[in-house]
Amino acid sequence: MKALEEYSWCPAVQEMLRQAEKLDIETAWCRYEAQLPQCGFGELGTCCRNCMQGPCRIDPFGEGPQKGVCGATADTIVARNLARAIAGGAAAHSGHAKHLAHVLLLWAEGKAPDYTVKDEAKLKAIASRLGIPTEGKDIPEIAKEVAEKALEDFSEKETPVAWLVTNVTKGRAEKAVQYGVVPTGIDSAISEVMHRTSYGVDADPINILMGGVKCALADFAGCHMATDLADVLFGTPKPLVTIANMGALKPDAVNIALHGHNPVLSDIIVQVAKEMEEEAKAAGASGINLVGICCTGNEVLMRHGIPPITHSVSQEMVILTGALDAMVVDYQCIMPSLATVAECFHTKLITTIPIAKIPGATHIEFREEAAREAARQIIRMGIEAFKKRDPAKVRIPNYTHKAFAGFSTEAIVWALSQVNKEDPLKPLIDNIVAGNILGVCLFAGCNNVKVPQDSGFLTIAKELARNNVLLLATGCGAGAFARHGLLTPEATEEYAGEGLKAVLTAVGKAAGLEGPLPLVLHMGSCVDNSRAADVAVAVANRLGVDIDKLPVVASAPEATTEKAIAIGTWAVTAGLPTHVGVVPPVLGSPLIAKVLTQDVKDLFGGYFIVETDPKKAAEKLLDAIRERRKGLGI
Ligand code: BF8
Ligand code: SF4
Repeated sequence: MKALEEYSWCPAVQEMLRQAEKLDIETAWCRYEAQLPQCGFGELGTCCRNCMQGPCRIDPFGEGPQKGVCGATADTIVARNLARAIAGGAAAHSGHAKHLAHVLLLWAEGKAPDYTVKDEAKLKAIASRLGIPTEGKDIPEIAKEVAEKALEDFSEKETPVAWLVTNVTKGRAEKAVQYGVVPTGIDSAISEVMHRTSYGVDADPINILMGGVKCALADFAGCHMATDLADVLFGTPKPLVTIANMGALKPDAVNIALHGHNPVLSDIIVQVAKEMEEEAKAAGASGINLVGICCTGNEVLMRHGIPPITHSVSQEMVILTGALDAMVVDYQCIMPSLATVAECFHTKLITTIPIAKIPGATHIEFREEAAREAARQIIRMGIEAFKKRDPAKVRIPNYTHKAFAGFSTEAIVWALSQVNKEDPLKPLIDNIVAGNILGVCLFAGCNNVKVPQDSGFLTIAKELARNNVLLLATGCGAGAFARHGLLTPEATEEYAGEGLKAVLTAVGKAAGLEGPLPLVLHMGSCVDNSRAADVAVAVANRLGVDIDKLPVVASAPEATTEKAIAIGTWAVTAGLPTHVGVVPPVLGSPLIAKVLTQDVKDLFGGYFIVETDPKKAAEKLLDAIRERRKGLGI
């Protein structure tokens, strides 16, 4: 075994890794080591399996084959694989959005009584943005029209995807038209990528990449729709404080982890758990303790302060504590191995969605029409499992950090409005112009077994903060900051440069906090990257310049999933210099690698920065911010 910090910088995960070794339980890190060396063709992106004449592989040294059986070159194969990854990510994000749209429609038709519209003002704001008149209509009527408009956005039609064009700057919309990458349906953009990359269709690598860009813009629309509809149904997040990391598990309570992505079930479980406390007590527990993993964890953290306890690559570790009674999953980023680890303990792994079953797990089908009933059944299963918990196997790593979250765009604008009521964005803009804030960085994306967990996020964030960069975060990246105490005012005191500290303190005090705002503002789950985009769009519109001129960058230092590739691509298309700390499988085509890191800048202003060394990555991000400032003459 390597030194523990080479696996994870999270002390709770390190403790559980020792436990895994002691109990001889296999983890993602063991399986990664068993995979080494990983296939070089796969790493370079030059393996094609798109037809049964393959698999075809391109020799990177120029000695073996340079073309697949059909004649496809490395450039074509790499571009096709990348576009398909974007389509995979877009399918996941927009599947999540579509699910919420169906729930909203069911509710509006009176068929899903367990839901409600929590944020009527946001529903009306979305309707008016989409051009839906609201005068004289009641909430179910408006909800129905918004849900139908959302569902319309999925299929091919004659008009652009509404959730895209109503949420970007005029300049970005024009660029998309100029390059012919405006999707007219989210599902149809995904399907088009699958078509054009199938056997014998598109062979022009740049044309394929532009198809990928179009699909990434559809992904943006899906992310934005998911954020919007979740806020409508479950409430727009407001700042709150909780604790993070595995120490939030309680030795005497029924511990239930919510894992996956969509609040459609997890939010209901949070509501129902409160009503089932007595049942838990009757089973000898002190109560029900809900905790979150990955992005469904972020959803219930943002709206209810449910403690996020671990993220992504370390999800198996929660079961190893021996104190988890049930893990409820919906979809995305859920390792099938959880079932195997759960077998060694009393923990019930419960799948809930027809398209996401895991061998060895218990499946409780979740129907929106009877959501509370499913939630009750699930919680009851957790209570039953609690009775079988073996105290000898319990080992809860005693690590927690205070964590602030709930920074929706609305919450950030509200906090700024406490400084300037008439023009809330002015304090932010003035401080950027004056140099108190050098720029803004959005941290997003996953943990990855190839990177010591959290190391990329922590190293880059501290360096940027020292240089007065305002930090936003979503997804498992935000989780990393939560577990390490960076979502706190104390971290602002410790790590922020003087200018940034002064601004965060002024806004924090105006907003009624005793001290500064936290060093990193947690904006939510991965679909909630749309919230950060909204901030950038608002600033750009207020300044009258497009996003590709702003000193705003993005970083996914530990990216893993196809969803991260899709988001990274729309961030670049939105005009942001976007860092990735894991080398994506594109190096087999020097042409594609150059387009993504250089040439795309001439088209959209944004570009990828691929850098695996976090210290160098921080430097490159700072350089990108300084270049933007220079461009603005500030
Ligand atoms: O959607 S950051 S590992 S949990 S993909 Fe998955 Fe990556 Fe986490 Fe959230 Ni996002
Ligand atoms: Fe080989 Fe072409 Fe088939 Fe791909 S599509 S597997 S390169 S023959």
